Amino acid sequence: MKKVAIIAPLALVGCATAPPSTDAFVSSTVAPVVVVDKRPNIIFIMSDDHAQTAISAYGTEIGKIAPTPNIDRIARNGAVFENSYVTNSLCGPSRATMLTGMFSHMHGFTKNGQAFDNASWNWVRELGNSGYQTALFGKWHLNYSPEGSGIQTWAVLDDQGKYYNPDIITPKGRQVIEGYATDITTDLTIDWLTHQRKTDQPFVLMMHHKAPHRNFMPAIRHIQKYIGTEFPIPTNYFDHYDGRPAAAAQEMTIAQDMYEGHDLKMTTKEGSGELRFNPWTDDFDRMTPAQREAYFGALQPSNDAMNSADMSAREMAIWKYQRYMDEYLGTVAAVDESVGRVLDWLERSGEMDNTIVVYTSDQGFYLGEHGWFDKRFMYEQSLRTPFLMQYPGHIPAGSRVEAPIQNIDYAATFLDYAKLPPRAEIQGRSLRAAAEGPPPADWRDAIYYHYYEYVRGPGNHAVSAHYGIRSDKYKLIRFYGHVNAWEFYDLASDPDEMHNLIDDPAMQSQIDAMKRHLADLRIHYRDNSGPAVAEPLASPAAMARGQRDAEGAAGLHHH
Ligand code: SGN
Ligand code: CA
Repeated sequence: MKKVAIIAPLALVGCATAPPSTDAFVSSTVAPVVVVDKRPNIIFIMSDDHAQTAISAYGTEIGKIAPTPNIDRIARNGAVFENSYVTNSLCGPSRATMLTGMFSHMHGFTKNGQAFDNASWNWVRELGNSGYQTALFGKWHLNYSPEGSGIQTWAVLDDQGKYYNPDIITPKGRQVIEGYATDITTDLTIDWLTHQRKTDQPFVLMMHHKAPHRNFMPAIRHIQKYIGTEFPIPTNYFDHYDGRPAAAAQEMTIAQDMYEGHDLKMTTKEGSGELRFNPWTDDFDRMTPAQREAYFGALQPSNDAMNSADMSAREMAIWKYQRYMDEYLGTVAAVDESVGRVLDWLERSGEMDNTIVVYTSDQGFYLGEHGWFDKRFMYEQSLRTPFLMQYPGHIPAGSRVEAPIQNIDYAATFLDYAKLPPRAEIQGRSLRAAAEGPPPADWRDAIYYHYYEYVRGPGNHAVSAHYGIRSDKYKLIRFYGHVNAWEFYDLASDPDEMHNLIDDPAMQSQIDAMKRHLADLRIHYRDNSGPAVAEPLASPAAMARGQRDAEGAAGLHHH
């Protein structure tokens, strides 16, 4: 039977999961015709902790040394969003925001470790209900599995996911799949596209990689890719955090806090394969002997050279930075190949022109700026997240979008492209106009951010809760709970955010204006968690409330 699109997609809403009604057949003297829902497919590719600075389409220094040619294809085919930000720079909260279009305090998932209510509204289920086929492969990390989320087909990594031989959870249970997580996630994706996709329905396909998340393990084929490459050391790698008490109190430096064995795969002495500090052995224990041999064998020469060199503390800090970059960017190489495989599939299948492809991450990441790895802070490298989107014929090829966007915008965007009505609860706005031409005249001129999770101890980085506002020129942040302090940056003169100007007399009128704007945004987004903007830092009420909200963010507006 010949399939021809003959009616507007909206006419199908609500009935597409049912077999085509007899109305869908039009008598014709030529051939019977069946209705096809021609709304665009959506492929939503997300990695975990991928900094904009590690994507060549963003025009970065690292991108010149470690390019991402396949992610860059999306930029060439469509748009790079130059000012793309998260709302809370942490995995679980970001994912919940992406699914619901709401800030953390509205969807209730403020910190990792909370359980997301899969029954909450999410845009993927909504598109599924309207006739889309939906699938998710890779990292979920909102709770055990997407069961009950309305996503029709899924196979997910367990929790944070393992790089080698990961546990994969499906509706049928859990199994270990031998191989490399990024490749397995891509194989599942391509297999679904090739064998399970129904050609008479549009689809939403989510491919969520674990990489380049800690503990930064590249595929065997990439383990040596950047060893010996000299990456430029960020100018503020040896930051002293003067005037920035929250930054001074963190536990996320490459030099001191990264685990020498588990993260950096450093050995104890020349000629030995024994790892330095490696508190969680499972990531390596689960590798096959052949994988272990190939992986650690490849690192042995540079580990031996490191152990035999007599390095100063400063030289060692730089060596660790270089090793971190080798590994982090090594994991990105497989992510980039994965994007290439998906784009190749689109070209081969002829679906390219009818498919929106997004590449993003759950948040950005520090690649040595301020001496750090990890994220959480409202400083640029972790506040920013990559966002590239193509839709040939609709989004102009090679465009650069300046309008500030946030991950609250994705749900509204996909409803819009799927020709579904907007939803009042969504706090973001559709990116369609900004992607296809100039943004609406009343587009936001500043973004709001709120981070909640303060945890000390291994792997949690001790970042104080904070909220703030970023405009194109300035950034104002209020830390509360553990460190109580305001920070203010002039982003044009101080893009590295090294000089907190909160007490600078010349800046007081700008600071007051930003405080008013911040208070308005908190009202606009209905966030009254944490101390109010107007409450003095050291007032007992502000301190008590800050402490309570920082520690008990779990209880915020949960619904
Ligand atoms: C783990 C990591 C942390 C990381 C969090 C959150 N420690 O706890 O370094 O900040 O995940 O990451 S680890 O030693 O267990 O790897 S997130 O992307 O899930 O938010
Ligand atoms: Ca993450």
